[in-house]
Amino acid sequence: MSTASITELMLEELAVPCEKVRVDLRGGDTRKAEFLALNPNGKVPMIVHDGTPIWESAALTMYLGELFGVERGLYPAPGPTRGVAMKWIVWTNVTLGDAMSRWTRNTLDWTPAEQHNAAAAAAGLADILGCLKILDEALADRPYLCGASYTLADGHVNSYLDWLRHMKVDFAAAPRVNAWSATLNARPAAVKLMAAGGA
Ligand SMILES: N[C@@H](CCC(=O)N[C@@H](CS)C(=O)NCC(=O)O)C(=O)O
Repeated sequence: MSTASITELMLEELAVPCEKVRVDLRGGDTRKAEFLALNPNGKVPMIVHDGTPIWESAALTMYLGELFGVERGLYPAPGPTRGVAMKWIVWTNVTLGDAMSRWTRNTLDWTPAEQHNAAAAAAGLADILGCLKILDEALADRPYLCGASYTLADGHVNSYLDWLRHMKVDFAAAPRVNAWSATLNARPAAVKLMAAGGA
């Protein structure tokens, strides 16, 4: 599991033919010159479409949705509902992602213990819970983020939540989010990737 799982889910939902390339993060594949030539950040996910490298998971969800999702009924056509999809996708990476980053950097061994700050960790976790509340309230009058039907925005946001559950974040105050996630995780694309050890 990594941020690449989001893009893998998007490609699976869209059933876009593609060649998947396994990148060994621990083995240092993202530091190799051939990878850095395509993504100088040395991060996954990345796709190469018609010879053009594109990276950043939020951009990829919007790009794939725009190109392949509209005709499949999985991404809104240009207009206000497209804007709703975009706001949730960007919110996930920027607002929720920032809170998660502050929490994890101050608690996990990804960063040296001497750099951990308990107050910053607590503030990050509080902001994560605030984000879950915002999401829960958004689902009060609609089954999916963009309205009556599933869009890639739902799958994108939910991909982050799986990791929060894995980290034992308390979702008790977000019952609508839990029900919505259960529906999303039962979708054939998600079930297939979970069975394969992915998304
Ligand atoms: N903002 C980026 C974050 C990508 C990212 O942090 N990817 C991690 C995996 S979760 C990575 O590739 N790490 C490999 C490394 O740092 O060597 C996105 O959303 O695509």
